[in-house]
Amino acid sequence: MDIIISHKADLDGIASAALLARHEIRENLPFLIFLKDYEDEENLIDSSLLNISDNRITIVDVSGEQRKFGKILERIRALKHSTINWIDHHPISEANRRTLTSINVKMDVDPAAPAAASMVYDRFYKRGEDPVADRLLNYAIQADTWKLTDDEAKRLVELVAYYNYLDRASPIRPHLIGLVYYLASAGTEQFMGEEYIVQLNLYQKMQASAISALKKSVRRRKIGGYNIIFALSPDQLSGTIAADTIIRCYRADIVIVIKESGAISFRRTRDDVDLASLASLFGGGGHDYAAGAKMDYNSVDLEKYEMILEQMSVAMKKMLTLQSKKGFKATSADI
Ligand SMILES: [Mn+2]
Repeated sequence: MDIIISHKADLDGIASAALLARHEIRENLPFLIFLKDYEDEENLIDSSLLNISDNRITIVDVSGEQRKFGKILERIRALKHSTINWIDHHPISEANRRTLTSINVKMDVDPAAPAAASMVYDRFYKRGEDPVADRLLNYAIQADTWKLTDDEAKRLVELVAYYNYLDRASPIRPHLIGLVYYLASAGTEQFMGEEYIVQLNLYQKMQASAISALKKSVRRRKIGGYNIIFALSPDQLSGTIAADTIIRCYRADIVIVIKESGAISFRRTRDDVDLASLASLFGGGGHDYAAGAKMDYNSVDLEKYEMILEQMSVAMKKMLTLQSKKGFKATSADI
């Protein structure tokens, strides 16, 4: 069976899964989709796959830098007669890359790619042959570089955020999986019909009240020469939407959004700070310009948030001081 494993949290992951699924449909191949996130840990390789043999697995838009890396390796080793092709654009350490390669995982990693969807597109599509694939590619790049120029791309980003909220307690991620199948089989007409627009209007109302709560939680700290804003985000907002709101409304070098669910998003407005290594202090990772991590708490209220932001400020002090002196170079290895 062909297995697609992609990142659930953002449009790049959803579009990458849709592009791979669209290719399978075009080739008349049976396939299965899993949408995962870093909190799934070793279940990145779903335990249900251990009972099936001869899988051709493609992992896409998921970083190979993971807190439970050893457990993921165990899962991969337990697969029966399966191959894994790992297509990704997050930076990965040489050690992890070598370990994965040594257990026959084909590592196709290009941190210079603007989106994982662009890597999938380059490997399975030719420019101009499928206008829907071209649009998915274009929107995924807009989303991952946060330069949303098309209204349809903006609506898709919002829908993915809403569906992440709706699917937050379900490991099957039914809304998101449905969206992937829909995009994989979409015709050239506008992506979102009336039913989707109704859902988006509902979500926008939910967002308005979530944003006023977000703004009330803003706390400023100056650490190692950087102006940092912390905010506590209701789960109705995606980390990206919450951080983007803060960046538009306040002045800050670094924005750290803590979600009520315990997820942390890092964004920046100055490029002399590496957020991936900052996130690595809290067991996370990502890109230098956008990164994430997960707290051990599953629900964060205002009181816990105040405590977490003080702890994080202390934990980040050394690295931020080093980074502001050395620019980009300081990593967790330096401290
Ligand atoms: Mn991506």
